[in-house]
Amino acid sequence: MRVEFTKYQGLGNDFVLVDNRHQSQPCLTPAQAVQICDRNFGVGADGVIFALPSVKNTDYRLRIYNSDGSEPEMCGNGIRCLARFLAQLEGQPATATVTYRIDTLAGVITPRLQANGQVEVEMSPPYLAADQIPTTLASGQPQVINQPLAVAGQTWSVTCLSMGNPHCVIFVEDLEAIDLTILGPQFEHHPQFPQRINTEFIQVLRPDYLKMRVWERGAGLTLACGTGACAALVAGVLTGHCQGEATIELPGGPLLIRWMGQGHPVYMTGPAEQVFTGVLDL
Ligand code: ZDP
Repeated sequence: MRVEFTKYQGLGNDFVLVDNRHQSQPCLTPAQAVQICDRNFGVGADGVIFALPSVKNTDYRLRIYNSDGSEPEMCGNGIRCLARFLAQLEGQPATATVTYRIDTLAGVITPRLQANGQVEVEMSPPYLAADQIPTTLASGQPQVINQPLAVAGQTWSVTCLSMGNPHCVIFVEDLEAIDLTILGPQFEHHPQFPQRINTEFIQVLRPDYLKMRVWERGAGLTLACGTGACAALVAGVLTGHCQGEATIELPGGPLLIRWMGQGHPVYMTGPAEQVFTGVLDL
């Protein structure tokens, strides 16, 4: 089988995108995605994203496999890349300001291409109830804000929420002192996160400027995580570290995040760039 693809990256979070508009199911299996994402034996990517035909009142549908073959509900950096990919497939001019309504396993998400190359995404409102995240870490509270969690012999104060996919946010004094490769997998597979978890460590430099490092569920260390940056700002507001808007500096660069509070969507603005096109022989 011959599969054309385009590689994109958003702040160094990189994806193989496949034009899957002719059929409603992804044309690749999770096992094929694992192989394609491999940085030595494949193309190399944090995930594979499929541009699928629309359903209901949307323009297109997104599905994504992580580099371990698992399927997350949503992908913040990936949906910016998908919006650019769709505009290119449609033959839109590079500076076109197009809006797409994209169906995902986390509901309808709305990316807007901006003339300066950035993409603003209207995400869903965050889900804050423990059983929606999901986590068993609630101890009688409806939400999981500054709850203690023991990992690797330390007790961490964690704030959990879902952006469609699950996130655990931890505010720390010294981000560089965090050993993500040791801690990340222990958070990801902690029994109190039945669907596993994406983990973000945050250092607050100012209420409107946070630094973040992330260990992603199903992908491990990545240079950026869009849903994770949204989760960081929401957790910052819930814990009183932030107001409604902040720049989140990731290893791959900055994202601008805005949230007006409970029930409101989260807005994320950042780049998405094509890297190269290629053809797979599978
Ligand atoms: O939830 C998960 O399993 C994530 N690994 C999905 C990918 C998230 C992503 N990095 C983002 O930017 O939101 C693509």
